[in-house]
Amino acid sequence: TAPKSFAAVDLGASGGRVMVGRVGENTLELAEAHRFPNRPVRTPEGLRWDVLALYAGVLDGLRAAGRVDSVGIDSWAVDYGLLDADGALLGNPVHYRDARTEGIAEKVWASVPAAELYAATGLQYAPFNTLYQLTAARASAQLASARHLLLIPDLLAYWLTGEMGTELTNASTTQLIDPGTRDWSYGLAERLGVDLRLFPPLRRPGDPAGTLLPHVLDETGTAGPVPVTTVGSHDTASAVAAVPATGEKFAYICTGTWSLAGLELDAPVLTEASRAANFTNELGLDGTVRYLRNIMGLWLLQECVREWGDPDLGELLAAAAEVAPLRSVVDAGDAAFLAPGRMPSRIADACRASGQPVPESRAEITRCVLDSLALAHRRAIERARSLTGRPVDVVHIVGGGTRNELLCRLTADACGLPVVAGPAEAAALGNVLVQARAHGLVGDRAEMRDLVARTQPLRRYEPRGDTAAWRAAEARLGTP
Ligand code: LRH
Repeated sequence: TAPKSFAAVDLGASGGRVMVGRVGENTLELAEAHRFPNRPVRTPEGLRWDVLALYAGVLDGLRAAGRVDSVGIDSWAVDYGLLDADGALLGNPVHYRDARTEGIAEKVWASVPAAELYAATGLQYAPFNTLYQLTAARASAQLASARHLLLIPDLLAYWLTGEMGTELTNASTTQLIDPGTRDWSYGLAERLGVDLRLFPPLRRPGDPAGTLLPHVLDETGTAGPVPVTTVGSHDTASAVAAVPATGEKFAYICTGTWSLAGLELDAPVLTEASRAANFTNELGLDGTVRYLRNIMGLWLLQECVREWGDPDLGELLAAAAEVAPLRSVVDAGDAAFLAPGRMPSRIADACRASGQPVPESRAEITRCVLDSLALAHRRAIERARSLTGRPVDVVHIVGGGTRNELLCRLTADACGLPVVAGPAEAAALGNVLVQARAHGLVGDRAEMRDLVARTQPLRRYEPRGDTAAWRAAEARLGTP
């Protein structure tokens, strides 16, 4: 079969892109059609996504992409837009870092205890899970007038096609899905007063999701029909699909604004120990489970750099590489780092509170962040191993963080395992590959991964030294 072209819309917390992937039997090429910023906006009500600007960026990207055989959309998880009975968007979607969910989980746990919630949904505790967002919005006028709830990628797909659906991998981050049945957790929703009728029917990666509307074809200067194909619309699901693993014994870390570190499993782990360690069971491709931990990720550094007025990142990282290792570390899994603002002083506070030297210079703070991320990567993979009994002999790092050599090197050292870094555009590649599979160009998951491994530039980092210093640093944090 002749190669085909697929447009991947991939939206992250700090920017969006439209990539064009060309896929054939031995071909997987990715080119950037358009990149645009994602700037959250603070209104008097709180922190909001400028979703119309994102949609405009998607249209610009599709115009730049030209003729493609299909379009797929992925984005960050948990957030949504509400639509009225006419299908009109009711206000700007709320940003998951908005403060409205403070103290909400405790209210939910008063009706369904946290342990029961975990057993039913397998989802980590994070204040921003859609369930808590909906609970926070319970009394709002907006929710009262809403007829439909569309997760962000589903909202964009609706605007492109006029068709509504709820993609399953992303739906699994709502905390309203049963990871065993891979369907809604009807009983739970009823007990918690969530109206599941707001969600359009579930659809799965590979399912058709309509075709571009005539005015979209007009605006993007393309000739129809152009189908939209459902992909793993949760960006992390798409990224995991493109992990270039060639064996079974691998762990992955999807890096970017977040670090999502864990394993791919066939079935969820719903034990109390797993809940205590705050591992999540999100759904991946083909019924797999993404068993992972959310780590604050490069957000910590992005927020410092923003505070410092955007100094040159390359110079900053070079200086950080010269700083003495593991002087002080923070718990990069701590939700205390979730909100934006004042990041350098929050990091300093955390070091002071745990009796460690306080990093002063920008280089020291940067080193503290990278050491802390590598340590959190180590802890997540160690815990995932022990909670599942699964062996791991290689760690794959994918996503934007693969461009940060120091982070990759430190992660290899901390884990005491080889790291294979790349591809950087894993989410877009996973998005493209699922479309390609739906169009008959690639086979199963293993074949998709094999194609990535054969065609994409990867870099290997061997661990240096033993892990004693990392274990000692781990002990300083004390938390599980
Ligand atoms: C990464 C991500 C992550 C979620 C968070 C809200 O972009 O999708 O998997 O936990 O955003």
